[in-house]
Amino acid sequence: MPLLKNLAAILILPVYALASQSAKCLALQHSLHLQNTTILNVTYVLAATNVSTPGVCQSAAPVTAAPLCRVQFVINTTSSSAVHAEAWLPDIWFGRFLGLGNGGLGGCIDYANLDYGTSLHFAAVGSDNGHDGTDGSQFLNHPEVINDFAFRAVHVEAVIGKQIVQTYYGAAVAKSYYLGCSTGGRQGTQAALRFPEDFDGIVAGSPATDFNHLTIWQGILSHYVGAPISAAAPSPKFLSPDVWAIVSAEILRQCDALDGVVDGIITEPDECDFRPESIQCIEDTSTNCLTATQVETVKNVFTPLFGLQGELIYPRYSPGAEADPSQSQIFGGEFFSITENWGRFAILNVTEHDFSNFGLKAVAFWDSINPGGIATFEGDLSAFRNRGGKFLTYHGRRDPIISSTNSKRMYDLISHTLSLPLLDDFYRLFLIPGMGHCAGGLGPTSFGQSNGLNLVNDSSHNILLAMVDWVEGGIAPATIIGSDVTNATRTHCRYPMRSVFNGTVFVCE
Ligand SMILES: [Ca+2]
Repeated sequence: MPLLKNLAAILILPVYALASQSAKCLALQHSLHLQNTTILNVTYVLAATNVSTPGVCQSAAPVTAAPLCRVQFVINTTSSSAVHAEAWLPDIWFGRFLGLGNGGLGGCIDYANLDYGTSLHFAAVGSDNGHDGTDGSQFLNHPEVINDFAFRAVHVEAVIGKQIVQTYYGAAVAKSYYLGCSTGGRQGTQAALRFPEDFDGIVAGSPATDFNHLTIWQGILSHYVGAPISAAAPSPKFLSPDVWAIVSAEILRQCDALDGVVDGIITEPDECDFRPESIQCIEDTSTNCLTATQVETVKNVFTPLFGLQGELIYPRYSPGAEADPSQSQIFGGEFFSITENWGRFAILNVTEHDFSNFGLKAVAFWDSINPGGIATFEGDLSAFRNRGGKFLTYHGRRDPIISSTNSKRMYDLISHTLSLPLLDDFYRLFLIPGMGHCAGGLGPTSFGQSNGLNLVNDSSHNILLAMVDWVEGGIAPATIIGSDVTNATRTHCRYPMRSVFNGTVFVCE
């Protein structure tokens, strides 16, 4: 029995007439007196609709969980930085707070998950991460804007957001949660490291942890294929989508069956010892094969990145992930945009920079700057663990942007730091075979990790509801069951357990 339903009976608000609820909502415009915070706008959304949104990221957002009270506010984090945020406060509230993260270098309030959170009766708060937009241009000459992005926006969203929730409902938040993926996964990890009191339960997906090394690796990957490529400046290193398709077919030929099922999914890409020499053109053949230079490109892509002293900088790209359409962000022929933006505006703090010679020399310098403490690669989660915090993370094994192997590396770092062989009592990592970056890919990869991916509304199939059960009921999720739109399911396993085919289905061992 999902705990959510049990709690509904005891935490549901008294039924007010909509008119009085509306008046109570609108009164927040003048009744909230919060430190460094200005209330910009308060509206009571009576019925499902689209609302207009500020900023450059989007112009409208759906509200399906009406009636709710929408509070738009700005928190001045320093004299030169500010976080714009929204609190969505549903009439039917179960006493829970939900903080949300962001993506990439944005800059964009997560309206989709404000809607998702309120549909599950959380009071949900999302912010713009300290700047408006989808790139890093506003970091230039603004170290405090970087601090908002690196660690502060989610913290102030939690601190101020909870006060707004308490004022509106006249009751303190019972339990507080966090949901985010990619940059949002890194933000959730940062919250557990730096502000362990902010959230009781953190769901941090496909996290961009070890951020400086991640972005260096992504930039070097794009160099491996010869970026920047143009018609006027082609590179023999480059692989067109047709050539990548040849590579992907050969990777599947060599590795798909390792897990016992030929289904296009490589359950454990770290065990795929892919040899591209098998598809190198020989003698007079020139179709359906790779040049020797392209074979070198592919070998580089699927080799871990080691530094100038031979130390591991970042794990390798996962075989199979190259088949995801989003791989073009790194392999499309442009220098990877996030590396370019982060390097230019946050690390070097310059308006222009030539990245054509970008390489391993960046590692020591980027590590030394580490703007805002962005790295998020520390293992001491003891304060979060000791206060009873729970952490769920997941990573698609076919992620074309962030290597899922890095999430194993993060687990192992925490394990070694805390001298705990298993982190099961507070930290669980679910590896999702076939899943791309945060969602999608191949197979049953929907488990409530974001809006639109809640295909089965219970805690065995929904990672956010699983977290509620863990925090409020002490029931930790042993597995997460993924679904797809055909009602197929697959049981996803927590590291270091493995997903093993038993002849009928995949089980965790
Ligand atoms: Ca397979």
